Amino acid sequence: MNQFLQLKKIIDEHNSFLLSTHVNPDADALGSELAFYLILRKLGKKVRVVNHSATPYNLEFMDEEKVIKKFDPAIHENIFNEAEVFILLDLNQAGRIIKMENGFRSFGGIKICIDHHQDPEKVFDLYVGSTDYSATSEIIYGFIKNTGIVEIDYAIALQLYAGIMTDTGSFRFERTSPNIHRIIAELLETGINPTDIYDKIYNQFKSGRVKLLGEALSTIAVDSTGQIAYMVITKESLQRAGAEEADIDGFVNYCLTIQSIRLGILFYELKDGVKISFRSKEQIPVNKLASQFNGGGHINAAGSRLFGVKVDEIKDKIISAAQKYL
Ligand SMILES: [Mn+2]
Repeated sequence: MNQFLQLKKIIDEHNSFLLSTHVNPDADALGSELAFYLILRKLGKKVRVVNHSATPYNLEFMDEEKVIKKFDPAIHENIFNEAEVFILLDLNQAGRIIKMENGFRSFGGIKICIDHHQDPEKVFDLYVGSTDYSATSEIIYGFIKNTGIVEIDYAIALQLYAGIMTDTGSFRFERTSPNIHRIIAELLETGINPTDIYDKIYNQFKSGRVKLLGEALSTIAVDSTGQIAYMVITKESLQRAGAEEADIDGFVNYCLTIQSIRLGILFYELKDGVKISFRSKEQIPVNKLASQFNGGGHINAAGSRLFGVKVDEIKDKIISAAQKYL
């Protein structure tokens, strides 16, 4: 039985579901999660959607009904006992749900992963997806079409469109295939408005984000090979700009807009460590680079979090590790 039919069988045979996605969710995380919620609700199932992180403010429009709850151990202690099936979307390492990880590991029901990242952890009863998909939302589309489980209506199409549009870099990254455009054409037939969705996601930021971008751009430096550009965001610059962590999403891509640069790195100072984002062009596998530093991701987009260190202590080490991949 293929993955999609196995997933459908589990849905057919169970009644209560818990959905979650990764820390600092993006539009694909939320879109795949909410599309799956809508599918299950159409089937009359009991569904809860609980995430470690709050929904970023520019993506709140995706959760119009306020279905998603931010995990609070005091309020949500029973969610793990009440569900028969626990589904993680757009991640494949249980550590990516942070405070919910323990609840997941000790979960007694069926554990499912729906995802498109590399190297899934071997803790799932069912894994659905592969790195061939541009987005987890594309997997959900494939699941719906393969099984005919529900019709794709306006509400589901909006979620899937937001997920695919953002994870393909607005239809320009490598896996933007003819098939992706056929899927998008079908989603647009439901009446969703691409201008409006793009505007809500990318053109409604608070001014603090744009100020912070200015500061981040002014820190950009190029390494000795001339092929790596990096930027640094400190706690102070975040405060000065009046921005928050979610605001830095996408900044690292500016490194790749410079002539001859093939690898971009963003160092972001955390309270107790450093978050590092990697982006690359061509076949430079930044997921392998990230995995040397406790992280992971995709071939052209990956990240790590290192705790108990400062940017200045690790910057040179990370850059020389990166140079080996050029
Ligand atoms: Mn994704």
